Amino acid sequence: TITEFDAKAAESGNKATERFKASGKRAALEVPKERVSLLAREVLEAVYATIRKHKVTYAEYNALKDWLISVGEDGEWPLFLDVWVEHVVEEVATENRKGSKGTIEGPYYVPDSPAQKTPARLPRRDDEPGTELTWKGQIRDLDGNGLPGKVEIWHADGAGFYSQYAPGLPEWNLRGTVLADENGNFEIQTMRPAPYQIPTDGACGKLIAAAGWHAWRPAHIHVKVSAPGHELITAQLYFPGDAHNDDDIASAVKPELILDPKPAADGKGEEMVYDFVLDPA
Ligand code: MBD
Ligand code: FE
Repeated sequence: TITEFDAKAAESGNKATERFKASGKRAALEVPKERVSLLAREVLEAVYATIRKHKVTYAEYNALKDWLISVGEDGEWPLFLDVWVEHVVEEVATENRKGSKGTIEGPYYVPDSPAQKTPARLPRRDDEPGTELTWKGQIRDLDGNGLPGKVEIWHADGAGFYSQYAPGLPEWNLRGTVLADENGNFEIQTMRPAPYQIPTDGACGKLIAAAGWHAWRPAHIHVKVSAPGHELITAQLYFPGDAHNDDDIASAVKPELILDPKPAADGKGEEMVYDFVLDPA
């Protein structure tokens, strides 16, 4: 029988693969021959060193071959790379940034979400489960001037599901583009997301089970914060006390990205303040 969770695993991988293939990231795939040669050789050298050090057997080599085939069949290359590799690419790419910290994008961003002026309420179902969350913030430059930018936001629902990657959710559920005012201030109403378990029935889940790891990411809110003339920040915001803030399967938590939500003044759920400071482009 196909449970809701199985359906998510089967669909989400292939959708993330199709989304990547259709994205502008494909236009930037030209890598100079010298870099390809250097990087491919060094990655292979690291593989050879591991085989020699641990005396890898033919059984293990064939298990690897079988697993690599299934990563592609399950459409899980975006998931695999974003969970286990992207955090180091992000670290290197942002090492000279003076403004706010960011973190990885992950596999479930969808561009061109519907725009709203602040104050905004993200699209939600009438019976959207969970806790109301109000986020107030400001986009600023390094000198403290407000920037009339925008916040693209996307996150899982109160059951851990992302719209457009899990079946049965409205297209833009809990996704949106929020335009800040002329001083960079914005206010976004949404619902607190649940922790996220990566699909257990695909290739990544098989690796996790075979290694005896866990499949969890802490609850998180994804954002892309941008303003004209400034460097875009891709980030995720986390909640204090989440059991997986210290052992995120995707290694994407940074202490600077943990929120401090308080009971809302109007008694409805929680509210928090979190600002972003952007470097010049
Ligand atoms: C996610 O929701 C996510 O943010 C990452 C990085 C990987 C898998 C699922
Ligand atoms: Fe996510």
